[in-house]
Amino acid sequence: PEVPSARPGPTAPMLPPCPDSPPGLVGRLLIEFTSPMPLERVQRENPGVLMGGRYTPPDCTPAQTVAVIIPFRHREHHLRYWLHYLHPILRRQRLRYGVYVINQHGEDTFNRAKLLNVGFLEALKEDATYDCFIFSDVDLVPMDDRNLYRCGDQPRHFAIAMDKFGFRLPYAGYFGGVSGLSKAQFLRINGFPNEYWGWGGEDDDIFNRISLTGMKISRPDIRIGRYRMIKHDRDKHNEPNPQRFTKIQNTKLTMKRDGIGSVRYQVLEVSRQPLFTNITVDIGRPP
Ligand code: UDH
Ligand code: NGS
Repeated sequence: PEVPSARPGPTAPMLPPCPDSPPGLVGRLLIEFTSPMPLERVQRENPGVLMGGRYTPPDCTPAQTVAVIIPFRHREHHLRYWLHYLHPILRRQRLRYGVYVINQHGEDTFNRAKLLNVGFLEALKEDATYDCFIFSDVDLVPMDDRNLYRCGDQPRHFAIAMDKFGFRLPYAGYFGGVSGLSKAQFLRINGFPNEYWGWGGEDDDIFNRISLTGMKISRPDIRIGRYRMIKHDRDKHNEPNPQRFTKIQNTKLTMKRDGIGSVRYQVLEVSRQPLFTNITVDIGRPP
């Protein structure tokens, strides 16, 4: 008699691991920021994205769970382009991910790195399985979907060839724009500094933290790590920080006391939107 072949049982089917190189990537992408981008359109085009901006591939089991953290204030127009371009890319990359917009409450001086620390902690409160954190400015869109938003055995710098820098690194130690660290890598450097108020230097401090702990930055091929930045004027309340040059000289001393272990803030609202989770936070003001 014929022996019936093994079939998945009535419970959840076992999906194979997601492949290292996802099939169905398209490579170089056309990115432009001219046509208006209504949020309703972005929602319509991303029906597979669940409330709060969560996504899990339907056909395979990813090795990592990725939290994408965006520092934010008054950039709704940029966020709509970011969501429009990034959700389809991240989906094609077969990532299990969630998008967290960390919105600084009030009009005191902006603090990008502190918002990223908040994002790390708040994402983990939502889902303790996050093990990879991608930190992305809201105005940066990758021009190639082979630039995979995943973590590796070293901290990763993704935005290495931005249009505004002529598609090159502006300097060898540049770590700004879009970067990624595993949970373990992030904790190893005591997270990011909380004491850079205003523009500049915080990304250099993070670079120093990584070097000082003996890790090395990993980067994609220069032809793949290309980005378009949405052009904008300087924001209010994010003036260049005059202390930044002295601060980045002292990372070795400050990183022990200033970081994820010392971050103080108050969450004012967590709001699950169709394409992202919005976390409004009071992070205080410069001393
Ligand atoms: N950000 C906000 N709101 C702000 C300030 C910063 O959301 O008010 C976030 C946003 O994610 C942004 C990131 O922080 O992408 C980095 O800040 P930035 O865009 O100000 O930094 P960038 O170096 O620009 O891109 C600096 C001013 C450039 C002025 C150029 C005038 N031609
Ligand atoms: C460096 C800044 C970085 C900044 C980079 C690119 O000078 O924070 O320029 O800036 N470091 C210091 O100021 C110490 S950009 O051209 O994007 O405005 O990311």
